Amino acid sequence: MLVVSLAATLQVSAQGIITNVLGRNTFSLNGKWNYIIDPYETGYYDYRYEPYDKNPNPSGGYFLDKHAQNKSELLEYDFDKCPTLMVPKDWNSQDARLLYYEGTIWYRRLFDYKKSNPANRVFVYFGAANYETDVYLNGKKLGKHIGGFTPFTYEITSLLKDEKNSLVVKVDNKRKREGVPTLNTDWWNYGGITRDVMIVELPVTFISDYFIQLKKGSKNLITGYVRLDGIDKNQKIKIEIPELKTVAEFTTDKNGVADISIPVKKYEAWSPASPKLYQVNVSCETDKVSEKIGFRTIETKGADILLNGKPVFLRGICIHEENPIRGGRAYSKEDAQMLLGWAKELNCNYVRLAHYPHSEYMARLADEMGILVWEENPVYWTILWDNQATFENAKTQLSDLITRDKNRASVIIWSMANETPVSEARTNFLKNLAGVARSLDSTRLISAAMEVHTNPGDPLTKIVEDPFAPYVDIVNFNEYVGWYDGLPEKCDKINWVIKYNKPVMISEFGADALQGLHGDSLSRWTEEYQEDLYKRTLKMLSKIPQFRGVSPWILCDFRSPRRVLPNIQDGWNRKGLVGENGTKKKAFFVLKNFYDQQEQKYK
Ligand code: GCB
Repeated sequence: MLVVSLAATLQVSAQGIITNVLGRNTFSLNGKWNYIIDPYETGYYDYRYEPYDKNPNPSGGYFLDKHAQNKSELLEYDFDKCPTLMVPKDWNSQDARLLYYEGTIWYRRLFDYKKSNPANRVFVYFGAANYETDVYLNGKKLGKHIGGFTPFTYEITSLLKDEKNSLVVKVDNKRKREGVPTLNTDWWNYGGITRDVMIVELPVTFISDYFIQLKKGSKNLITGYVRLDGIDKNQKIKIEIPELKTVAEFTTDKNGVADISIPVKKYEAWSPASPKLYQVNVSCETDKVSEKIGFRTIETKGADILLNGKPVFLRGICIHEENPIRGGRAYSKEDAQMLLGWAKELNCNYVRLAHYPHSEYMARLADEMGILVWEENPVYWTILWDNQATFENAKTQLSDLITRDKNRASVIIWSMANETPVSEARTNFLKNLAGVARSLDSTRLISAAMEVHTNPGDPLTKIVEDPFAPYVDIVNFNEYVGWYDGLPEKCDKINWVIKYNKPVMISEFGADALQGLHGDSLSRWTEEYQEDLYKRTLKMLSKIPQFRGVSPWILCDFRSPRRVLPNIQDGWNRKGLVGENGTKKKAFFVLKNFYDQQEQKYK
């Protein structure tokens, strides 16, 4: 057995999210990582099922890597002899044996790294790994991260060597009843290190976070804060927007935080028609960082959504984070370009990134392309509403998403949840989450994808009424009249009862169609059925007086283990407007046509 020793107190500390990692001096650890499939978690638990790293145990931790540890005679687990997986990329689409694998895989990456300045601090950053991740460097545990879609960082300054560092990562994607999301979802639970891994080098005291956006309700005051991390907490801060000839100075308090307030007079507001971004330079005495930021206002008034004070109709589409052509999770800038490119071809000005936080590239590209964005917490269907740990988990994922993307002008809506069954516990859970979102970011709108109810006395009357609706800025609901609920012609007869004086959006509607399968409009699974359903649904929804936007389900076909019909579904949800091979279905053009008309109406 491999003999290792784990220090009781480790000289490393977990670090909150570092804002704008992509704008920093980084060293990529992407590429080939050795891996070991460990379905019984033998590298984590001893034969009494005690975790090796819970009680530091001199004989513990099989996988804590011979490069970092004393060598033993029996090397059952030898990364050097192991095959490799690409990072980033889900494991399921890299090896046929892993297609439906849910469990633990150990990854190892060796690397050399020389600091550019010996005084600097060094961090290891993960864009995301699904779902539970334990990270070890040179045999020491850095920490555990829970949640499959948000970034995390550990400081490694004291553990880093110039050569042959060994980064060992245990990723476990087993679904859990108490998890967020929980056991049951309509998408495939891709495992692995699914986003970039980087080394980030920063000064001893660095700018760890900043929030720079127009103040809620104001067109000419930028507010927010700058936060420092390190020993020199008390510093002068400077924020420059060279193109606006604006320079403002502040001083951080003893916690390293400075509230900022910067008047701006003449500037070009960010909008889909003109996605203007300004270079913003943030500096303190020991650090500086730059980023392109857009400035716009978003608010609601009665049933209207006002972007920069003008009513806007959100011409949207839902997107899962998958590349249908290559297969597997989307993770790169190129993937984002492909997905948002199709949204642009549909003449969308808005996308709903369902059902969990997508990669940071999506919102950054949406900023550049002029696409408004809905971002969503993975609170989906039936999570454990009464469990405090589940709430804390959902709260952390939401907070980390907001922290990551709060400077993106494109992001206008934080979504708390999708299709959650009404109960007191659920509504309290969502109310508390909304409170967290509003306290972290008062500038954006709050919503959730809610459900429709049918009047028991009249099946043609659909009611949107939800105890969570009073707490959102936009009432969004999913409806499947014509697919799960009757045939498309039923759309022609529906009466909607929606009493809220708020903007109403339809966060989902749709029908499955196998790309290339043709028939008449009453034949399920054909492109003609889906096309007809789109035509009738758009007509039906247009009759709702507060109708201010829609994001049909969904841009592309995506993998779902719930979808088992042979020769039609084959493990895929076929509600995409774009098929598995990238070909557009007929309904794509119905939606584009509708959006061209809406664009004219709202000019
Ligand atoms: C829904 C869910 C979505 C599903 C979709 C469907 O309401 O929000 O995750 O994939 O329906 O296709 O049934």
